[in-house]
Amino acid sequence: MFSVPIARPRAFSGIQPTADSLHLGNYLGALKQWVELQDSYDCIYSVVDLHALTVGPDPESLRQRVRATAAQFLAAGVDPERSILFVQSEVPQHTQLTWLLNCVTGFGEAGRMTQFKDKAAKLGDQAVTVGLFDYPVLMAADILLYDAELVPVGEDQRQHLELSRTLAARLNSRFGEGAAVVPEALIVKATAKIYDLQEPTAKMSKTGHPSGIIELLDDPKVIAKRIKSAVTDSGAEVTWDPAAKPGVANLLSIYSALTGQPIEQIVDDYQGKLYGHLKSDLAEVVIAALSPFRERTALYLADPGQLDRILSTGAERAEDIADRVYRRIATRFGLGQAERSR
Ligand code: AQP
Repeated sequence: MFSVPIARPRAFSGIQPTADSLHLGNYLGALKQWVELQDSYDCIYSVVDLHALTVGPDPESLRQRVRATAAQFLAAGVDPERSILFVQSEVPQHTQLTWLLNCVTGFGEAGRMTQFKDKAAKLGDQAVTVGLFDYPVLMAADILLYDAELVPVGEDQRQHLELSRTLAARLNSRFGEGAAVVPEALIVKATAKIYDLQEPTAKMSKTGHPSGIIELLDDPKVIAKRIKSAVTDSGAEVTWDPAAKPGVANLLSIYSALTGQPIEQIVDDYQGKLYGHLKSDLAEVVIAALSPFRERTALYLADPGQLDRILSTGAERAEDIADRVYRRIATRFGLGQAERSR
């Protein structure tokens, strides 16, 4: 008897190469789920360098950060034998599909994106580009290009994901069912938003102040110092109260996500102890989790040939899918003479 391979649903996600190191929010909010999903989905993961262009990076540092980001995906456990790992700009269909989606996206609809409004307010009118405004449409193109059913992201991407769903549904209603797959977000509640250590009501962000961030490639001494000086709240008792004690809640969430222990159990363990005890133990937990990660990243970066091979194979495999899906959608728009098969 022949065994027929069972097609698995696809998952897609990306991270911008906007810093030398990813941070704990990127890991717990997204990357950790990416690795786990490989058991049940065909996964496609991208270093989204076109998105990074929206904030005008220095070209040389962008080039280095693309490689450093890819090395961190691999070090976290993205397996290039099972998943497709590629750099977004290597697959030209991302920008091609963006144009088509631009032509079905309302100007007001794009203007309602809160991340754009926040970033635009920080940058000021003169520095805001059309690219930054169009970021969510490029993100929709990233997802629809692979007929992805699931998109693992953090809470900050929920509104962008909703726009991707709206645009996919719009293609289906305008051009008939089967034009696009409507994706679902995978947002894991417990780690959907890891907060800044100094400002525990704001998300930990690559562009935040360094003292509020735990970078995955940070030296253990830096990690210990950052955690020990994290802002905690008035009082001394370790309790789970995100509204009244956001700083302690953030530390507990990180502890729980890295050890797999339920929050209630951790809270129980710290009865009669002080915030300082929790911080020292958490520093050890984080250092133990990140030290092997740092070593694996260094190994990937020390072998540029291997990284190049992984990324170029990934781009070829990604383009193979992207080309077919792009042609299918472009044909629905009335472009091209016919749907070609490859
Ligand atoms: N603090 C966070 N908690 C949980 N998830 C987070 N993510 C980001 N910050 C947190 C998730 O990480 C993925 C990659 O994000 P990105 O680099 O593409 O863009 P971002 O969301 O804008 O990340 P940053 O770190 O905040 O970058 P900057 O400072 O450049 O804006 C996404 O899935 C995101 O949800």
